[in-house]
Amino acid sequence: KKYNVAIVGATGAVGHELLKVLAERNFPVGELRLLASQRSAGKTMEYQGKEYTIGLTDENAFDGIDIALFAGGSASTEFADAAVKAGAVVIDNSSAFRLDPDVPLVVPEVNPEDVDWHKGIIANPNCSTIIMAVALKPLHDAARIKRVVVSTYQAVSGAGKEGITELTEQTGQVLRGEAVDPTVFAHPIAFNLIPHIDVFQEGDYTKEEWKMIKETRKIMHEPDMAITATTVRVPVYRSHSESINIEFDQKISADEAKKVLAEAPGVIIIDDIQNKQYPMPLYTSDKDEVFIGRIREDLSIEKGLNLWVVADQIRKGAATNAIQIAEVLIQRNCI
Ligand code: 2RA
Repeated sequence: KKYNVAIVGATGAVGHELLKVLAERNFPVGELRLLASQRSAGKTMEYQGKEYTIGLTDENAFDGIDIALFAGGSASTEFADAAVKAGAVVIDNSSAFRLDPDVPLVVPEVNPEDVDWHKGIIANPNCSTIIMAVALKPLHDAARIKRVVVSTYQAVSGAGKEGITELTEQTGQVLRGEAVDPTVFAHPIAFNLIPHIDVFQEGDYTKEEWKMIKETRKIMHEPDMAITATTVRVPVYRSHSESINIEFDQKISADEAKKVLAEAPGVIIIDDIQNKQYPMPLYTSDKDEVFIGRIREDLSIEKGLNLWVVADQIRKGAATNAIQIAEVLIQRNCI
């Protein structure tokens, strides 16, 4: 069976990656409809050697569509309902519906069963949240997580194509001794770190930090899990990195943790310190897995671990996860 697929926001960083991942995974695409805002409608994009003209996203754009992949942004609040009314299942990469109790929030390696109760919309979690959840779930099953302390090192492409351009231009400007004029980020990102992603909210946490806390609790079905986060933008093009410290209810040794993670779905361990092997963003991009290394016991507490986790946030943190959700929908007969 084939499925008619629409991509809303096809021209952005996530839209491009959705197309790539659909093709790579040989997703059973019937009709493909690429949609965008007025700015991009009429342009063309290629999929499997064929050229597609981008249509305008509006209420009438979803007739006959089975799966509508929303890449993110304001189109979701504006048009997700129209897509559902037209009979499509929406897989939404924006933050609009993630914490809605009527909307499943799914990472296929963690809570695939949650697609079963969808009412038309399934939310794709925030990128840094997905990456962390894939690492936490198998360890939680093994030893019960009590508390998580995470610090992120997030690539500029998390802010879209414009983030990449800003880093490239500023790097050149700094090297030439010219002044820089930040527009995407609040401060210069070249040769800098910015401990501020998205807007500041309650408790002086940023929205990105709250996403990591609240979304992880929902995905893991642990509404009271203690999680604290600091999210930082770094001058890296692609792949988010996370330093994760975990306190457990039960003791789990580093060796046991390595065994558990080695068997976990979607995880690749790179952890050979003798040979200086650990995950790094330069080498995890364009990959679908979550890479984990520096797995070691937290020597300051009795039952704790430290992990270094890296993954391509446009792939596993967005496009790949969304298409995996579509695959789970099909496998579980939920479409
Ligand atoms: C970022 N989490 O990296 C965002 C993208 N969704 O800015």
